[in-house]
Amino acid sequence: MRTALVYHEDMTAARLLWEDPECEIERPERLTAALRRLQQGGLEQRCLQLAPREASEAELGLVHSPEYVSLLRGTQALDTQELRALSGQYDAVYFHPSTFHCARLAVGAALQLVDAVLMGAVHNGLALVRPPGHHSQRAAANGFCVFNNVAIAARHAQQKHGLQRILIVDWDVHHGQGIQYIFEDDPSVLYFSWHRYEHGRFWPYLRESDADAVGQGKGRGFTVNLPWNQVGMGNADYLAAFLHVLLPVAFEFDPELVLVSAGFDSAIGDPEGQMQATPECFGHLTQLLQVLAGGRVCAVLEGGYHLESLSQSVCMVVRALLGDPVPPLSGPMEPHRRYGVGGWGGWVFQAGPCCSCFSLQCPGVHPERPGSPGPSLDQPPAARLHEALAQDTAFTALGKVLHLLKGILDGQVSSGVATTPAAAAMLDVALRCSLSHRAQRVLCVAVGQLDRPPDLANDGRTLWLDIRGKEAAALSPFHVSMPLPGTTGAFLSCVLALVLPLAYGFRPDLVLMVLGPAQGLQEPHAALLAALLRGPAGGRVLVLVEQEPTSQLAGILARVLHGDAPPSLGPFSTAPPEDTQALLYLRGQLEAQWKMLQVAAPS
Ligand code: X5A
Ligand code: ZN
Repeated sequence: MRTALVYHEDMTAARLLWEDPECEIERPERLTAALRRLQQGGLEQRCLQLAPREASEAELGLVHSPEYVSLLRGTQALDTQELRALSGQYDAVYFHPSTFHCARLAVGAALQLVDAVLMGAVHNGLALVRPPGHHSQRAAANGFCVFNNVAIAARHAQQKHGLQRILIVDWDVHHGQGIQYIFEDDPSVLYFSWHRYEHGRFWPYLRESDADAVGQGKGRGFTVNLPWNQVGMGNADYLAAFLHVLLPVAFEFDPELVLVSAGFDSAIGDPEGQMQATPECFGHLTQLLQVLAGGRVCAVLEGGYHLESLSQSVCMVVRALLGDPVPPLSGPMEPHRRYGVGGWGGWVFQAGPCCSCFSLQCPGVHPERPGSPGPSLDQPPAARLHEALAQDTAFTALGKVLHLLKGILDGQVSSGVATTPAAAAMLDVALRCSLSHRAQRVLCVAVGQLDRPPDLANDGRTLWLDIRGKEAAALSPFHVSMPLPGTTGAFLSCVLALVLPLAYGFRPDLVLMVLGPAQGLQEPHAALLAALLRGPAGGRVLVLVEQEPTSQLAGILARVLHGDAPPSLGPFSTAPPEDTQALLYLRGQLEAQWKMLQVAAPS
């Protein structure tokens, strides 16, 4: 099985025994609601279910002081008044006689999960735990957190499995200052956190939660804080933060393991966060992280206090971990701070299909309208197609492509790969058939000797991205070309800063990715692109490859579309200045129309 789910009913035992409006939201139903929803969705059964052990005191000692661990051991024998008095010594904490047991199970769950992933029993997984961990410190409980589950798991992965680089992504709406303190001078753990901050006026009210806290000493540059100074951040903001901030840093860091401090108080409906991100967003974030570290992603529950939002978000994370497609993001794809700025630039949308049939016989070529000037090309699409059809193999390929396309558009399969001769002609047919069948909008990502069909309607229903164009050019907001990036760094910038922002902003119903002849992409790059293009259209991707007979590319792409992690990109190499210039130029040309391209500042 691919995904582990670690849970133990005992972790529902701890609960608040007195009145405390601040702490009452952290209750046992958080776990039972999330688990019930996983069961109802048939997701729990698809996971390898692991029952956690209690972490040993030596394991707690990887992060916490012996005195603090002893103090916690002692809480098991305290009465309610004593527990209340001790709780009062910490900020936003309550203890229960079962707290020590629960908290050791929570750490143990994170450790079991990391062991299962690093020993290869599963690819990834989720630990559903209470109490949460990311606020807890070497000798202090804080913010409902007792032991720092994720920090201990990171130290364990280093010590027991010899890992050198671990990425911790903290998408909880609070700053995990506990994790930051533990790793602030350690370059082997890269800590990323976004959090509600409001210029320091939101709990835990710390100066060091701001963006200028970047780590210390050798760890300088290995803490990344993204404070939100307003509430109401939504899908576009979270996605933009991943594409423009986290992922560029994370790819360069090249982690061997990704730990997620998976709090869902950053989701819509949560009383703590007051944010707007919908549950699917967490599926997309999970999908994005799975292209790192060979897909070794371990998510550990932190906060999340709106039971319905929490449960739905947990389901989306598990769906993404299982490799299922994630529903497309809803809401406007405009990062928050830009609301009210600019507009759509007067681009005219025209409706209307270009051909009205869809069947395996459909040639996909629009019959010329009387009176309209015919295509003025040496080789119009129909001619190219007929030339391709002159070969038997091409005819078979056309049937194959159309069959796959129909399967995708009818929802029988989510994605497909076809090897084909004459990829340009096939793309032409596939594009026209999808637009006339079920797809409102189709994203074409073309690599290698594939010109945009010149007679294609410029009606905003097709977004054409040519990432092996002759030059960087935005011929229209829906026709963008970019020279093939020369290095891994340049390729990543192109995908993260251009292709995906456009792709998500366009909200396609289908993605056509086409690798034409002499496309020149390295296999890991092509695989990464395919993996990331699963996001924008809810997994509906058709890849057409015109490949050498000996190439393994189609097989790799098929696995990636299935949800497997793409192969490693190899050593990172910085983008050459001309590639960076090209991207900046395109951003300048396009950001008025495509808000997902906007970033705060080039620096
Ligand atoms: C894990 C977590 C929040 C504590 C809030 C205290 N803690 N006001 O979400
Ligand atoms: Zn939180």
